[in-house]
Amino acid sequence: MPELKDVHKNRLDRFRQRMEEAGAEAVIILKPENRAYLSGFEGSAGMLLITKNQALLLVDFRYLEQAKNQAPHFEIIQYRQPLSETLRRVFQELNLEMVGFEQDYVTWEQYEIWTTRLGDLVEFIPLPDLTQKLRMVKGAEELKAIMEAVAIADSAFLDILPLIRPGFQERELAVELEYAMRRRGAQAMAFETIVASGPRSSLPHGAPTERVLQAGDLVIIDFGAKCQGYCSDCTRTVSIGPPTPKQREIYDLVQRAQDAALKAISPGVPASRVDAVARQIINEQGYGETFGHSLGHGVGRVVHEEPTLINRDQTILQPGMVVTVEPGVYLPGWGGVRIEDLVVVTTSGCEVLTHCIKGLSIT
Ligand SMILES: [Mn+2]
Repeated sequence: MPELKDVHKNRLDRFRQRMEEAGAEAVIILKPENRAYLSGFEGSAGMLLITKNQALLLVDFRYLEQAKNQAPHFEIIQYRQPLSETLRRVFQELNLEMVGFEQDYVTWEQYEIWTTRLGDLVEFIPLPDLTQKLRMVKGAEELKAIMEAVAIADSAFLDILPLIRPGFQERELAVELEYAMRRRGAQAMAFETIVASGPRSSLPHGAPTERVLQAGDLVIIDFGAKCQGYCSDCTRTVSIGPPTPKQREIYDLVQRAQDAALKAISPGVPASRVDAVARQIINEQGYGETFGHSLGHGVGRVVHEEPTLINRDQTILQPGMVVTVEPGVYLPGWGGVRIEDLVVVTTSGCEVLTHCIKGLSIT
């Protein structure tokens, strides 16, 4: 495995190439996931300023020592409020005339402050997120972190399996699952755990409530751990007690759609194609309208990133991309089923990373 320092140098090189293609001479990076990806700095506040030849990390007093340790190939600059005074000095020293920024992250207010205080010196140029495209293909060190997060979540689910029975609340289940993930080493949750039972399981993103599980329920549990900055994502649907024929029918349909999508994932295939494969199977059984979300999404430093497995995403899959495959069927008043696994695209297909126990009748 390459040294972390080289990893970040390489990322910076590739970013500069993108920056040049976009016609920018300097770019400010503020999105925490992009900041960490390019520099290695994991703090919660700070700004990167990247030019053709310079890489600066501006932080306040709280993060000075951490920045020096985590981003050795960046020049660390400590700022005091207002940041604009430090920026003025830096822009002047570097002789900058135009500075790009992440247009989907910087607020209108922030932009107004910059242009009011520094508009006489530089022009601020809105740019699409250049870093996110680089982040789609994961390196060995990133895959390792994702697999660690997956392993933590997988075993945490096994820990709480005995609690998925009549008498337990959705909220209690979610709390126990989150505690199990933390106890097993998760630095945080990848997102807020979803537990939706009985008729509530038709809510694709049902936040856990005080509803008590009952025999005959379907329960959707969607959960993920975060480890070394990287997320996992997994959904299981289980029945409390023996499933009804209809529960079995819908579950098997969703599982067939997922199996077909997993087989369709291969380098060179557009993301949209994988969604179409799963959707066709659900459409054929007349449930097309009840599968109202995309088939899957990229996962990395954030739980929803590019590419998206959806009809409008023409991204060509490449080895190293990590995506979820999560078809679902939701019938208001009755309940729902979603089955989600996390996969990495390989040179010949894909490898399923989640090994979490699976099946409608596992409780
Ligand atoms: Mn997901």
